[in-house]
Amino acid sequence: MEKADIVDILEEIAELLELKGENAFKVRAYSGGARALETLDEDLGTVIAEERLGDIKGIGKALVEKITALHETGELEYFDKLKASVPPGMIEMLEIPGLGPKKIKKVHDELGVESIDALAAACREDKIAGLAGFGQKTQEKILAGIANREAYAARHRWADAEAVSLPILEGLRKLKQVERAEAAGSLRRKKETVGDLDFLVASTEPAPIMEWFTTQAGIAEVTAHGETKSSIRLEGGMQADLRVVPPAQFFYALHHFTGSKEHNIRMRARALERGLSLSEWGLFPEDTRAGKDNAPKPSERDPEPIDGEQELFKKLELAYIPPELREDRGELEAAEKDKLPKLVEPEDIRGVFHNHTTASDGRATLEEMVQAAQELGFDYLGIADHSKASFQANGLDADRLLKQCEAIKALNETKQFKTFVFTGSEVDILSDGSLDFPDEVLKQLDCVVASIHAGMTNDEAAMTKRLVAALENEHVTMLGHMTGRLLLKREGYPVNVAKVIDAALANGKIIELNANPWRLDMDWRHWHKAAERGLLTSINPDAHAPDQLAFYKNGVYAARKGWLEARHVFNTRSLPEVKKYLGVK
Ligand code: DGT
Ligand code: CA
Ligand code: CA
Ligand code: ZN
Repeated sequence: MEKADIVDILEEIAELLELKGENAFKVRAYSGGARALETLDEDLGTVIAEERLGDIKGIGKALVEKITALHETGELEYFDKLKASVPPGMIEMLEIPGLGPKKIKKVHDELGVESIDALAAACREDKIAGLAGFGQKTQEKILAGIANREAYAARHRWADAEAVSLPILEGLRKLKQVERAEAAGSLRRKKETVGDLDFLVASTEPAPIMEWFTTQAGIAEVTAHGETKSSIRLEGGMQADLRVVPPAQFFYALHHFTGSKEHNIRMRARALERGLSLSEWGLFPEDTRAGKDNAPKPSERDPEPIDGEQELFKKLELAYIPPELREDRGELEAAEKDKLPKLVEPEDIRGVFHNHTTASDGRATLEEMVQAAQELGFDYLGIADHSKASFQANGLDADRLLKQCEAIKALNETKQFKTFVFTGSEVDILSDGSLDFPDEVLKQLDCVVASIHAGMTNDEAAMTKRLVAALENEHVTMLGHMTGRLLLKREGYPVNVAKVIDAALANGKIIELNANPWRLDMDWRHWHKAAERGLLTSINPDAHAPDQLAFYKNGVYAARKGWLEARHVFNTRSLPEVKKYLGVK
């Protein structure tokens, strides 16, 4: 078992022990051990083989045995037994924000609550507010948290939906009856969260395709099984629709089921203005619509064959609108005047900023990160480990940071890698808006990313003031994850986005588009206008491991939804241009 998975299990053990009311020392032995293991910057297998695990501060004798067992067998009886001894509903309750193990234990011990449903009922009956350490506000927060959790459960982060969709699409394309297969819907539009998957297939023989779709591996339930349309729920909870259409209808249907609904409504209205009727079945002269005289229904007519959506747009006198833009946010007007943006592409990205190493909470060393960046063909890589205020992430103090800078410069000089490395920091913006390093430290860095990681409960005015103050610091290069949101997990703190954009423009600063699939922050909806006003972004993976550098693609997709072109994205620039901007020789 890999180190990161072992860390997760140790953390889970600590939570389980706390749920059971074990003493604080025992709990801390596991949570502390998890942290110590996480920051270990040597190969775990080597440390175990050389029997040096016990020498690590924070890892005691009991943990040495457990970590070794997990590493070697991937199993731990102690963990399995512990988990079985706690009601699953109590473990689930940990997902509700503001409800830690101590509170869950209290609710359990005093009211016998063992499930989220029972907890919601206890809140509604006003039984929670009265418990010591709870109160009315906490009770309301718990209820809101439960409601959010239900709403969140119905949707999925885009990257997760994409991962589920790929093998299904591949499976469909392998069937000999399938002429074409595509995923449509919000997945194709690259929306940050996806409700369900919408597969579309062109074929004249739907039956065997339906059969494969409804019997493939990983299905929890078949919720509909028709001749040309089926729906399934997968084991992970995701739902998927499949429609099979005659090949002549395919691109009309693809356009229809890609949506959005709002975009479709505008397209249909535009067709009507031209005496045409647009539907999933095709584009027909209006007088042959269903129900008129004895004309055949559109679903039974053969539409004019087209070999791409381009032709459909052309028939409506529009330039081709990429799926990402189909949100009824001005795309028809722009397409009519041939003024659509030339959207940024993954291939335009030449390097990435805001990446972590084992110096703070990253899982790979500097060299491993640079190696991975080189393999992706990046010309440059910006390192930005946490600063000391982020102690939970092992943030660096000035001494450690400046030593890292020297190591980076030395590495660049060896020319060992083709990728140039920029020094930097993800410096914390403190509660008063000041930064976690003094100016004389910041000015020695190539690239300063300023982010908020603590004190997120202030009101909008206070949060906005902190962000604006950071943007006014002359040494800051860019603002990190503006709202701190974690999609489908945690709402961002309140921010007056317009004011923050104004401050970035006034001070000539970049605002990051954090490409971590959980974040995609600042949100794509703000980018179109902001970029028109001259705001520059940097698409940053915020990578904590080598494979996370690939997150940049998610950021590119979000940028495309925000109408961004390569010229709006700092890290599409060449290394000499970026060096010049950052004042690096
Ligand atoms: P989702 O699944 O909630 O993330 O969002 P979508 O956009 O994938 O929506 P979904 O799965 O309900 O339907 C797929 C597409 O089908 C949708 O984007 C547009 C089209 N569509 C569905 N229902 C309607 C409708 O009532 N009117 C129109 N014009 N189009 C619809
Ligand atoms: Ca959908
Ligand atoms: Ca659907
Ligand atoms: Zn951060």
